[in-house]
Amino acid sequence: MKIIPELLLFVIVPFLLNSGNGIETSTHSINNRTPEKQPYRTSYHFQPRQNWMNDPNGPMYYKGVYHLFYQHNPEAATFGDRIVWGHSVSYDLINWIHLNNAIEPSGPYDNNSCWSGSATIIPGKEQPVILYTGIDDKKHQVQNLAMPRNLSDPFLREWIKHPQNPVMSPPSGVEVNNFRDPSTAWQGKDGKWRVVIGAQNGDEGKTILYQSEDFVNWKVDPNPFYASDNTGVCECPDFFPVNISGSKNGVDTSVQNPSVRHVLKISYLRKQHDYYFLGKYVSDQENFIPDVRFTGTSSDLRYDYGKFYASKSFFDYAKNRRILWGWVNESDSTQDDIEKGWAGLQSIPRQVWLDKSGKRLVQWPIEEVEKLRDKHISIMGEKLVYGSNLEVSGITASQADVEVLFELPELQSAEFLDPDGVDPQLLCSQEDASRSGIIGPFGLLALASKDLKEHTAIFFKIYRAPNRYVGLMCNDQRRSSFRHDLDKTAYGTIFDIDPNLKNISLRSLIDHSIIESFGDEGRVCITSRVYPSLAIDKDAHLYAFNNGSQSVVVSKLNAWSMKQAEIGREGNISYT
Ligand code: DQQ
Repeated sequence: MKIIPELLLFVIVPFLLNSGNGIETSTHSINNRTPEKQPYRTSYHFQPRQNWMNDPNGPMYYKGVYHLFYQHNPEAATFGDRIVWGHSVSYDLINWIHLNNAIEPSGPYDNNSCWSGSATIIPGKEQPVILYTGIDDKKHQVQNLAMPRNLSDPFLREWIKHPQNPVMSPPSGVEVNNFRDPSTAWQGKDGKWRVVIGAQNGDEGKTILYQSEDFVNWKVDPNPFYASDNTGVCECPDFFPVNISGSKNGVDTSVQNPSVRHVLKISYLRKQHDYYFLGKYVSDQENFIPDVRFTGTSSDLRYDYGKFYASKSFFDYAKNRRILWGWVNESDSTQDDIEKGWAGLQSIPRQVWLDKSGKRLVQWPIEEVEKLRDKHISIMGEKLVYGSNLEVSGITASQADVEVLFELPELQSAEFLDPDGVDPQLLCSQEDASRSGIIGPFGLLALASKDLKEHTAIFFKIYRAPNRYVGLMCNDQRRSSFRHDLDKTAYGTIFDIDPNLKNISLRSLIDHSIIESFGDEGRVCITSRVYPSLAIDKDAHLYAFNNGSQSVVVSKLNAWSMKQAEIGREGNISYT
């Protein structure tokens, strides 16, 4: 394995640069109410005790401990001009210990904020390093390197910054305020490291590639790794291999061989969505050729068709899997966030792999979340005729995990839809869950009031399309609350289904103000933030329903109340 002398020097010499003395300053909070009793506070999703959080940063597994860093404003529940890297650690990705901030502004190369970035573990020496974007004294975006001060601290609490920072400055053809978010690095067969960075030039969005032998001196590749016209800036690029075999196992970021394909994920700021491209990494030309280029239409593949942005994945050596985190923002107002004293959640970490069709990724909540499953109820073989609302009672419906398998009628009877050019969100609002159809709408009514006046409908409809069958999956928030000041989009997506499909599955993780739903065994995901007026805590109900003229059968439904995860400060674990 290649030794990197600069890095060794960097570890040995204790640079006394300011690196993360930031204690979460509760006294500076503009809201002094304890969040524990708030109706929209989550119980098993990751969030800091208070104030603002956005992107997940530098997730990694290192010597028995999972690390999650995140974009954080420790001073307020709103985004700010002094963003730091919050830091929490975990043994199971579910229960978390909050530590002091890991990276804070401290020099001319990051005085105006420490924005997103990624961790890489240098193999052999088992050396974790972080590349992050600094907003420098001139408010230009530059890339900086940080490393743990003390590798024998199991929590890697303190991070020091490299004296050569910034290690990358905006190259020509890149706007100085649109050059950010270094990916996890991968090592080519020549031993050199590569990273991609999000950028913009005019209307063109691009991911640009840098190479380095030592992680300190980086050289830009003059040709973009992948560029797209009329998109604006590419944020938080993520680039990783997936097994083509359909195996759920993950692959280390540096793996390149015929058994893998590659995924490039880009967060397009203008769209506020995470798009992924499956394709070929042409390593000798240092570029990425997607199977299908970005179209800007609803046919582009997304991780999640609801709220899920600036995501990042990492390879978990402990369990040989790739794990994906995404930021799930609030959809209430800034004033609501100030009053709550907090804003922003992370999704439940998702295991991600390539579907056996090779055409899309599959995502599934990591198995560890099942440790929180508590009281269980089960329904088997219940027929849902047209107009059925079957209550799933006996669990805490505001804090639940529900898995349901719907047995479908013969698909030939389905309505006809030519999905070409159809906007699935519009279709979801037209095809309201309460409107009759043929095969569907059927699904779940979550965070529902007893009288069903308030509910979030997560549902499917099946259609006959030219030469194939398609499913529509929706998460309709329009009746999710009596409050008016909320984003109540009806989220949706259309996806191909197997013409011989007999069953379709739906899993929803419900946690007070978030519903993460995984349809068709995780091939389609929709996450939403909802703020019920009535369906709060014990007043929340859960139903399975069908408003299609063709009956569907709940062949298997399992639902669990979920325990609270332990998330709190070191030595003082209190619940979130
Ligand atoms: N959030 C960070 C940026 C990134 C954006 C700033 C994406 O680095 O581009 O908090 O949400």
